Amino acid sequence: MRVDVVSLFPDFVAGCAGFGVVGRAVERGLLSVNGWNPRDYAEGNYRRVDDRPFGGGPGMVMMIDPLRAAIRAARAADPAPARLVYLSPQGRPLDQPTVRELASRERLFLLCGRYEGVDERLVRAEVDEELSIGDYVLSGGELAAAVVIDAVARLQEGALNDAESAAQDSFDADGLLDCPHYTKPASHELGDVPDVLLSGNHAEIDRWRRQQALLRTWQRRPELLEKATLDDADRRFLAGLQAGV
Ligand code: 4GX
Repeated sequence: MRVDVVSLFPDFVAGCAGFGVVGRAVERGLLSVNGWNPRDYAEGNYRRVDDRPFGGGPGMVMMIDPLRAAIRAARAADPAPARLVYLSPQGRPLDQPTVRELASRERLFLLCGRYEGVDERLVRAEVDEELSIGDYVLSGGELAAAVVIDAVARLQEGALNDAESAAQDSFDADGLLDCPHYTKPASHELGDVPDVLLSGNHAEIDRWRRQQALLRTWQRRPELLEKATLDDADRRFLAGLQAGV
């Protein structure tokens, strides 16, 4: 997958893609991350990319022309069409089904804003969709872009090793929170590992992990259960929790 990022700090975004699973995906040729800096397309000695908002008020707004030139250069770098995704708190909330859809695209094209945002005319003319990574305010879209790239990179075919498999992640597979995990030592002053995990009975272990995932989701994020993929045994277990048994 080819990823293009329009940002005043393209090195920051590329740096996030330089290690771990994403870095390995880049090394394996599964992903490329290309930065496009509007400042490189700005005119004049000062290479201005922002100006004061019409109507007054605090902060600065990113200007149309440097952004549009950077967007056009990025579009022209590859013949495949790319939908431009703007990261902002006003966007549709990012979730794992959306990540899967983004991961299936040939190209991912991200626009990062700084300051108060970008001129609305640029948004209307160039942006195809607006995404938010959560209900909080960042100082720029770069970290949000890095989040999207990370989540999308690990779903590229061959990015994960067997042990990291996305299919083993209950959130990715079924929309449930993960079960707890333990490693050596089995006995420690902070507590013992649950017996079932030491039993060698894999059917029992699977059942325990599934119930822990259901329990945690029910306790911490009950709204996720509405969209989760559940079978009859899951529903019976949840009914038991509801009834307090
Ligand atoms: N999920 N930010 C964008 C600039 C901005 C300001 C106003 C549009 C309107 C964010 C988030 C996020 C901070 C990125 C403000 N853009 N992005 N930036 N939450 O907080 O994606």
